[in-house]
Amino acid sequence: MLRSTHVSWGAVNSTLSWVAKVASGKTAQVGGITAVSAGMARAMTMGMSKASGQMINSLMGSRNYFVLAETAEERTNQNTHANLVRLASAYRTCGHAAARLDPLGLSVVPREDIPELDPAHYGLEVEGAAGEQVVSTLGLVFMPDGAGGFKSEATVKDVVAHLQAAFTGDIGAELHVPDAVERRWLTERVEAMAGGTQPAALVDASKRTELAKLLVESEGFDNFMQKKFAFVKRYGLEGAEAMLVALEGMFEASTANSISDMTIVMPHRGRLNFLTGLLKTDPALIFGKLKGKSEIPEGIRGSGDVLSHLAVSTDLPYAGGARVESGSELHVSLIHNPSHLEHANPVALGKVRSRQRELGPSAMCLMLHGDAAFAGQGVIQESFMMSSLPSYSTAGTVHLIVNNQLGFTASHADYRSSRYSSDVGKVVCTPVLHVNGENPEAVYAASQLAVDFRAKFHRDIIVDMVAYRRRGHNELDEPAFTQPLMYEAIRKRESLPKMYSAKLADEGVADPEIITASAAAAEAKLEERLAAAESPDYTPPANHLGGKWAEFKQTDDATVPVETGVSLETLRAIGKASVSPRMKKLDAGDGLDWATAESLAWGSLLADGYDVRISGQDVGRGTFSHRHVYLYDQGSSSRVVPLNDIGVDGQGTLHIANSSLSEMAVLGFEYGFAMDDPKTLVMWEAQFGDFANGAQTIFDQFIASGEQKWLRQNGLVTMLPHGFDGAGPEHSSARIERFLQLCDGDIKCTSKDPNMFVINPTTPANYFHALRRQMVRDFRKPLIIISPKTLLRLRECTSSLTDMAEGTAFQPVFDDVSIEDKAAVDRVLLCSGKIYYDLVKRRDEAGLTDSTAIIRLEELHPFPLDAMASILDSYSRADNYVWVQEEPANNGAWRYVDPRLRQIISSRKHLSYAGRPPMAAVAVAHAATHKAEIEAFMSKAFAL
Ligand SMILES: Cc1ncc(C[n+]2csc(CCOP(=O)(O)OP(=O)(O)O)c2C)c(N)n1
Ligand SMILES: [Mg+2]
Repeated sequence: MLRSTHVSWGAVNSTLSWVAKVASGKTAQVGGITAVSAGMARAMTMGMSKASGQMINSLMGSRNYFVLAETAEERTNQNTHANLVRLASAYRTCGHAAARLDPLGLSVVPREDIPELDPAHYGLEVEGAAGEQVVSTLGLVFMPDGAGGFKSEATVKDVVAHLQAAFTGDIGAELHVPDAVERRWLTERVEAMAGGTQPAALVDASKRTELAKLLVESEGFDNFMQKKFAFVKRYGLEGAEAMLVALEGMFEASTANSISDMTIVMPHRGRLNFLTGLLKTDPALIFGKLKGKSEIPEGIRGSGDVLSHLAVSTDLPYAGGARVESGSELHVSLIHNPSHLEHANPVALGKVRSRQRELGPSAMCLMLHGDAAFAGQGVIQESFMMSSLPSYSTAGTVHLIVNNQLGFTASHADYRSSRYSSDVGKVVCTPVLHVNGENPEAVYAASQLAVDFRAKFHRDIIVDMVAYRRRGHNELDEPAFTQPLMYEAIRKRESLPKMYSAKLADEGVADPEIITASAAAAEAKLEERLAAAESPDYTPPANHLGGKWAEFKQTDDATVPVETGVSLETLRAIGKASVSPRMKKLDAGDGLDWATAESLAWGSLLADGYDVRISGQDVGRGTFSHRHVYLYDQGSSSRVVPLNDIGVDGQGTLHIANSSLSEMAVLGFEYGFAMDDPKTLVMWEAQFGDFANGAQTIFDQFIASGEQKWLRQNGLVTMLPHGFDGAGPEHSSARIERFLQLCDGDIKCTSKDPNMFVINPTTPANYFHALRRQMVRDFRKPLIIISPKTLLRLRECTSSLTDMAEGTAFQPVFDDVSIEDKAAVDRVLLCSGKIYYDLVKRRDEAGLTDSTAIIRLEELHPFPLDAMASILDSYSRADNYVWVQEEPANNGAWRYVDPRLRQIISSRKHLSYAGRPPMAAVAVAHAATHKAEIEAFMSKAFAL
């Protein structure tokens, strides 16, 4: 195995090891902000090579690139052999187009068809005496010398043959990397692999035998499943078994690079092979499910997920760069995912980011992709675009595309416009290694190279393993309906496991009996585990609430109030880390606005040792310029976060994560972060609530249903600015109705274990309590906050310090404290959110302060039935109840609260609706109509 490099990059290495340190998170926190993440530090790395290089682009933000000057000797040699340089350059840039990537041979382009790859194109003669001329290879090519280094000279003919092997063999490299240091490193390593044309030089004999066993076992598993469960969709790996070889190579290379913690996200294809093969998951778990049993142990509430979404967290037997008999230096967790291809990717990234706070770059993300999904799903682009951002970088992801050249039944001509499925990675200049999936040594070596690259440069890299799919999209499908020629070729093709075993036997590398014996043993184990799964005694293992989650539990009653108040002394101390206008109000103890309450909630949690992460577009400032949780030195542009210095030993860290302009990937990322760490208050704020539907998949498949399906609790807070202030059809509605529809509470409100909380708080203090409540409970639930816009600065919408003091808590319903004589009330208005303040104003104007009460529903889900009932009961003479909302009747909370309120309000009394009529667009864009609508529903509400 060639791992050494031609030249010493000592300076670069030492800089990069520093990058490794700062990318780890906490050490990098300057005033609470991760000042230097991998992405930013990379730019600094580039800065350090400035002396020897030339900056070629200064318009790329923090990601500048430099051309590293070659040594004078290299340049002289390049000038002497300018035509060879041109040829080498052509192979390096377009050799991949002629590489033998497709095992089926259907889409291989002959080298002769690409003029740039013909030496004659540059006036080079390869045959005869000219070809025998010996040249210095310095600065030209990197030809392995067989001893871990590179040859210093070679004949022209050999140089050409080397280029042809390296770039048009079984590996096609796309090294479109602007950074010269990376490009050179990659070039050396790629050329050292010689395109997989000399397999024995890449992988030693005993390892080749191990690889053969892996392949054969995978085939054995698929055959076993086909025999025992012929009518199950298992998304087998037949045709792409080398996926396991790639993963084996990656696991080994990880431990060679001190990567100890790997989060893996993958789709359906070959997942069961991976689980039962490399991940050593008990096959009984799979068989049990197929026999109708649950993967969730008895006594634990949860409904489970389909077979191809099973997840596992385990220690694997790899250490020091190799597979070992015992001991482990590698922990992996294959995370849960929904069917929505690629959408779990940012979740995995968020999880890795959280882990990197302790582990640094030794926590790594590995993503597997299908070729069609990788090309088609927008979340891929969003994730790439986050890869170097200060608050989202994870020091590089290794991507493995299991490219079976089909997506469902579609061929690439139908499913992608780009040449390669991997082309989307080019948005951040991700290097790509395309590799023929029938060359296990090439797959193994390319996979190791990928991990080495990520470990060294902390950037993403893609391995695109080209293979095929022996059966249909699932095992019940007939693929030849739509791909007749491809399937004719597949039918004629011997399987890779068989071909490879035979090849090793022919070469005298492996004893075929050893491979057969290993396959037989694997099959015997499958039989035994099938019998075990069929036994009535079989119980699936518990795999939830472990590690950091050990002190948390499935709650029996999430509606029990929790005291979240904080002593006045502490609140005042935290308030000192604030801007002066806020400090004055804190001293007065009154008139505290939304942003102040937020700061106090965060500060008090930080004081208790929790971390806080707030993420979203421009969140540090806040969409409405209200937050200003960090302060910029107007002279130097440097920034400080006062809350990170509140003078409490061991305080937590507030991380302000200004995000890219993405909803889907960023929200997924934060879900992943919160999934990893129950002790960090993770919040995502949409710029306006309506943009949240760009992340609908994350809400539906993860936030709303993740705990029920996977038993994974999650305390993520989502803030959705909402409110009808005449802004028109956009920016008015966070679509409260949709979130309520995702809630699992029944109308009678019997369930005490809601899937998530949805609140619409109307006071800063209630917001304060809601945030604190997220952390002080012994369980975690997602929280959706319908958050305000105009209330941020409304004078009436303030709280006093005593509202947050010890003994106080979140209020799910606010009674009307202005009513002195409840018996005098004949009309009760019920509402949620900012309309409350408008109603109070109207009531005052109409002189109805004695006869009309206004009740605020602060918590929509779980619906506080008992609290609401006791408040409504207290208005004994009221017989008119009106739900008032500013949203149209088909939006807002009306349809959700209606059946619930009716249970409380006796049938003899009247419950009616006052709000906008149903509408398709959520709001009108004409000020006059907007006002007229308000007049209409206000009149109805007060019966004016
Ligand atoms: C977001 C999304 N859209 C559609 C589907 C339905 N679907 C399931 S698998 C599949 C084909 C995927 O092709 P590819 O990514 O190449 O993976 P392969 O099945 O070939 O391994 C499709 C369209 C899905 N699961 N997710
Ligand atoms: Mg595919």
